[in-house]
Amino acid sequence: MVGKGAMSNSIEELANTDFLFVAGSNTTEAHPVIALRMKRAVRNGATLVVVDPRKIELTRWANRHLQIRLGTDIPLYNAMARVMIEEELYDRDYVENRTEGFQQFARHVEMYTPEYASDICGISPEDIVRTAREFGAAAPKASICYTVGVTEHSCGSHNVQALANLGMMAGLFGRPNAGVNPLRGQNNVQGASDAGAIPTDLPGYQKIESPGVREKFERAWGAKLPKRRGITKITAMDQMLRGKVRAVYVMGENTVVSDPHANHAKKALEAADFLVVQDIFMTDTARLADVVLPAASFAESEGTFANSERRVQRVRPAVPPPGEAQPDVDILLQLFRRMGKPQNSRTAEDAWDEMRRLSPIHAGITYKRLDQEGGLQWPCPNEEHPGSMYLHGDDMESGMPGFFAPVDHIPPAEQPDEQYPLALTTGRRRSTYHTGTQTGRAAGFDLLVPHEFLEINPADASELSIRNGEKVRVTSRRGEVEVHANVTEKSPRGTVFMSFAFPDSTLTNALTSDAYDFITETPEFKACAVRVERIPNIQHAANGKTPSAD
Ligand SMILES: Nc1nc2c(c(=O)[nH]1)N[C@H]1C(S)=C(S)[C@@H](COP(=O)(O)OP(=O)(O)OC[C@H]3O[C@@H](n4cnc5c(=O)[nH]c(N)nc54)[C@H](O)[C@@H]3O)O[C@H]1N2
Ligand SMILES: Nc1nc2c(c(=O)[nH]1)N[C@H]1C(S)=C(S)[C@@H](COP(=O)(O)OP(=O)(O)OC[C@H]3O[C@@H](n4cnc5c(=O)[nH]c(N)nc54)[C@H](O)[C@@H]3O)O[C@H]1N2
Ligand SMILES: [Mo]
Repeated sequence: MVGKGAMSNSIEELANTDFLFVAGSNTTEAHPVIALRMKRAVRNGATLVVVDPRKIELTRWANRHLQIRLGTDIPLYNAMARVMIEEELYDRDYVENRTEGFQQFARHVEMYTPEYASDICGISPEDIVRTAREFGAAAPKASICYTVGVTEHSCGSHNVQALANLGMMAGLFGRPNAGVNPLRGQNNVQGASDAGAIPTDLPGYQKIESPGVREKFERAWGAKLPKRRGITKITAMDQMLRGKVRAVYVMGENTVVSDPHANHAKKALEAADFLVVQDIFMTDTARLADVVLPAASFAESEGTFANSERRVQRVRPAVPPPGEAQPDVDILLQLFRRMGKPQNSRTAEDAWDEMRRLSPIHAGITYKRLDQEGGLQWPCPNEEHPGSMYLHGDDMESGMPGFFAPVDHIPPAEQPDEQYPLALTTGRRRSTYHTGTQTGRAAGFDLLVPHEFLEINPADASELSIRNGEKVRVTSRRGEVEVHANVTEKSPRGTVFMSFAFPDSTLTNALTSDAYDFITETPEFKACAVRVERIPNIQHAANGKTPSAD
């Protein structure tokens, strides 16, 4: 809608905003440093509104917790937009000068009265109106932050569009201490997509299908490039099963544990003729591989990471890699050589300089400057440019007016029913990291969270005669797992929660669904239907040291 998928603003700016709207982000657990800026904003007098079906820790700092039903964000945001239009709380000048499609959008949200939205999302009409008024009054000194509680739904793109609609009406793009801010996940996930590790783009978000782009890279690389965009991982997995994708190279991902519907993911990788896995540990995915390439970790490698706020920073080896492990870039350069395409680059810095030559947003970011200045935010088009705190200054990054996207509520693909009466949502806890390959090796983490646990509301637990700490069976249409129950008010009625860090005892993704967002093909990790049962005839609570979620 505005031409860039990155935080529009910066982490530091969050502390100086007047209104923080945090949706689908368990920030204190998954982005603790960013959460510190949010807490500072609250101390400075900002209003904090948290949209989350679960009573996450951040709600303690919030002025209001909008505890929506799972997967019902769009009606809430559309209704807020409606209130802001009706009460003229939007930025008329901004909408006229910088956006397109507002009239159509305004007509679209007309049916989303607070009462209608309330019926779907469960938030009272009064709270919807109150939140819209506070947001409208604070704007443009207001900031929207969201994470994967919003995106990992089959309507994920539409969820984001609904939030961006609010951001555009309120004039939040291109203003300081404002913006619409996706908090990125892994340390270098932003850097990976900046470098072109996405199916549609070459480095620096240059579209492979745009005129001139492919030719530029073909000249620089002395190679023919495909004319069309690539496929996403969802499609790739599917094509492996059909025998159309036959060679697979997995780098830094424990796919058989982190992909949805684990059984399907495993079958797909097994169906490939040739599987290479490059990882720092012997993971469940690496065990399936024909070739395992042992990589060095971040603390053993030279290079750069780009963090959530588009800031490129240096990493440096603190210790040498163990055994045969080598930095990822060295492995790749050797592969090029052995496959008959030796590269001019010899070092991580050479590779980065090539990126600077080919990607205009990175052109001004040199290693020398990174060493002197500590970190630079793209776009940074030349060596005199200070880097960009926020995007969309005078114009949207797309070079076009921002466009409003009228979107409607679409419920999660799989709804609870008689057979599978509860909704399972999955995500993170502070003391574990994803599939546990890294945090599962440290005794300290083991003390904090020794095993997986299922968070379940006391009313649901009592209906199922489940006591805190006892082992239960969780079954979905695709699989079943056993797990300790954690009876807690953190989970709302009807919704249970698990992380996915203990695959040896509880493979959470054996349960999750095949549904995905049609635009981005992001899996619906955040909602599937399950049944929870006591496990009869076993000794309960013998080692029931189920920790509390706090
Ligand atoms: N400690 C730790 N930190 C991490 C990670 C980790 O594994 N461990 N992983 C990193 C990565 S890659 C990522 S992507 C981020 C993810 O960071 P987050 O997105 O903050 O983490 P999640 O726990 O996946 O989900 C966020 C929240 O979304 C809520 N949610 C679920 N469904 C809905 C819904 O329909 N609407 C709304 N509004 N909210 C919903 C959940 O209740 C949950 O509180 O964390 C990063 N940080
Ligand atoms: N049920 C459920 N499933 C989910 C999610 C969810 O919320 N619920 N979230 C999804 C999301 S947002 C994400 S990002 C994924 C994460 O899924 P994964 O990325 O598969 O999870 P990790 O355990 O972080 O795996 C990363 C791997 O990279 C390796 N590694 C670490 N550093 C390096 C390095 O420098 N070089 C190389 N070559 N390897 C390295 C680690 O050892 C590890 O095996 O999970 C997704 N799956
Ligand atoms: Mo992520």
